[in-house]
Amino acid sequence: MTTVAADVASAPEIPPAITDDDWSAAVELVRNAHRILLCTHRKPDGDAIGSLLGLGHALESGGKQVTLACADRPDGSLATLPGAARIVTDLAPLYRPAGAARAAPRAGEDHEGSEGDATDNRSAGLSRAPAVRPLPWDLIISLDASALDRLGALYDANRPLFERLPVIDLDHHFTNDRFGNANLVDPGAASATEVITLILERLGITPNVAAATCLLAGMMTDSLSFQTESTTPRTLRLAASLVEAGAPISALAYVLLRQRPMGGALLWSKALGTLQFAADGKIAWIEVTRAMIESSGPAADSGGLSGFAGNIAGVQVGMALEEGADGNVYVGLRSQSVDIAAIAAQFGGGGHKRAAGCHFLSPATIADARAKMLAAIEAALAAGE
Ligand SMILES: [Mn+2]
Repeated sequence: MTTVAADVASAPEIPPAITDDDWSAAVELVRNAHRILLCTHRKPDGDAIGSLLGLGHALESGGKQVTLACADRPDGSLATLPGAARIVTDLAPLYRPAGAARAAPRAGEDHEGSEGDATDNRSAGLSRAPAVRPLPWDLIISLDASALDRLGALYDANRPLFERLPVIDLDHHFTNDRFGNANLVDPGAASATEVITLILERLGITPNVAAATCLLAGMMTDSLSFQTESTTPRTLRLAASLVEAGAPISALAYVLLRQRPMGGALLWSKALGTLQFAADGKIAWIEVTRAMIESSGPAADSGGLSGFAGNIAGVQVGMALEEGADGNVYVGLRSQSVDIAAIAAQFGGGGHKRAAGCHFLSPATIADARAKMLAAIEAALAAGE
């Protein structure tokens, strides 16, 4: 069984932090900006939404106008964070004159005071030259995204925007491309919201309750309630400052981490019945069929099952195999000791040392995927002995 001492011995070194030059450049860019476009990665998780909303609330309290953008809307409990309804998924109507009226945002959905709105209506009738209209932003801040393409359609459909405006790249992924004019990239941070809390200190902005709530939500979800190796004394000190600022830590823990929808609980009740072991109990896996998902009702999310398998005592690799709605078979892997990113990479997937995944294209079956995965995992276990 894994011991605490073993975990301490394998604690990773903290990588280099953000340079003074990058801090100054970022603080300068934010101070001089009036209208800031905040973007986060597609398929947003708690850190993505916590970053987007938390920084948005804080910058507004500091007198800035903000637009909050993400290619996909948050769902489930993340949609209940303050300000989530303001997130826009399409930037074009906010700045492109041609055809702008077609997809104009609903009233109150975007930021107020956009002087572009009045111009919009006029330009539709007067066919003005497209390029003369000034952009409604003077700065972009990208949040929790290791590369611009992680922003999904937000970047793909608006590439010239990202070339015309200065960009701050604020992130905590090892693999970050450092694509910004200023790069606030700290792989030693447990979440992007941790980096945001640091820049707010430098800007002299104390988070209001809404900002503190969203920022703490990002910290708690990305660090699994301060349990990951990336959680440091600094993480805890910054989290404490957010609790002091009014973030409801207990309510957040319940809503974001413990509460689950009924459909998810029903799905788990079926999927856990498939739990099996191989390699003398070093591998555990769970299988999720379409029938299980469809008979469990809405919000039947299988997230967490590979972690459940991986957390069983004696298990070195936990796996969940799921039939996707698209006919592909999706595989999630978790391990405390085996390089599962390398195993996933053998099948075109990827991920991190502790969490990785891959998929097998339709018409693959769970049985095919299971056989291939078990062979690869057993080979990795044998090589490590
Ligand atoms: Mn993150």
